[in-house]
Amino acid sequence: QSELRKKLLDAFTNHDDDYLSGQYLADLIGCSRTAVWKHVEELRKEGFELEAVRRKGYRIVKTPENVTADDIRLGLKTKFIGQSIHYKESVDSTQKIAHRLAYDDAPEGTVVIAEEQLLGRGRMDRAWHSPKYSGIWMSIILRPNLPIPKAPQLTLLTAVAVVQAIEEITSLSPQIKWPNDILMNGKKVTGILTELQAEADRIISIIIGIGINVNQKREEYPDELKDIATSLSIESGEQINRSVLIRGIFNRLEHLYEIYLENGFYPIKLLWESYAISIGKTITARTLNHTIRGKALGITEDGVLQIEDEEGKIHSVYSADIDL
Ligand code: BT5
Repeated sequence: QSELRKKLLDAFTNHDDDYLSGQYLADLIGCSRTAVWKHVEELRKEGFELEAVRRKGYRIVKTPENVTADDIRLGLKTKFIGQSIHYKESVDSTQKIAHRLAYDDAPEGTVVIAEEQLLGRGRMDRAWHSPKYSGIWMSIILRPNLPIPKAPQLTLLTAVAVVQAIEEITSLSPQIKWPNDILMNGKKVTGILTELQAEADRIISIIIGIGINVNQKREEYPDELKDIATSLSIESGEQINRSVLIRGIFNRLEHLYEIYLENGFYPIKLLWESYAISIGKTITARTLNHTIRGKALGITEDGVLQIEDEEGKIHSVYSADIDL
């Protein structure tokens, strides 16, 4: 995405529905009117509909069906999250690409988004089903200056941001299942995967992978997921504009992340608990070596799950799969 293109889209963002003249845009962006016209033509090829009225100028009347970096940019008001977008048609995993970019010093807030993942992954190398055009498969690079044990807090923070963005643009009220699932009516609509690049005991970068089932239909799911997965569209009965949701997530995530860096995890913890599904209930947590059954008491300041078993013993769970 060229700087000129970004400036052009930002001009439309900042003027809502106004017509912007070729000359105005050229002056603002610092290019010729011909260059403006060329960018407008490129946007049209991408699926934008632009109205051009004599003596008034251009106005965007419709955005593309598919997600594009330009479409996400239009209306984006964040400071850093999503300011650099790597948009791909098909990849093995957005996590893999983001890791490489992070290693190559990509700035904080850089995002990799793909229409399809051939080898999308969950935790512990499980597969993440990522069919073309119907979901949001993206990885976001953050660079918080934090000790490694705090990393799981960012998974919880991301879950809150995604839930809030979904609530904002749909009629749905999803819930969070510790640590990384977002559910609708008991079925998984979003999974989050947080991975680290670290040095000694500090985080260098954290790659937050977010997979959201958006417009899949029930019959499109493979058999093994039919009973456990759902999409926003199945739950709401509406087709959802993915670019709008992506922008909503960028906005929420940046906002919460800034609160977090300034005030610590406590305010995020309160929000998280207000969306959590399992707190106060009896659950089973399967870790790598143990199975613990008991009452979920809540999460600690560090984001660690506390479970009280039948004998009243309290277990701290750092990572597990939860059965409700
Ligand atoms: C997760 O793992 O839930 C993390 C998923 C993260 C996916 C994103 S997409 C962008 C980025 N790039 C990647 O390659 N990954 C990230 P976990 O808690 O381990 O759950 C995995 C399990 O969820 C699988 O074993 C399936 O049972 C189930 N599953 C797989 N695909 C699903 C889907 N599309 N919707 C709901 N459940 C799914």
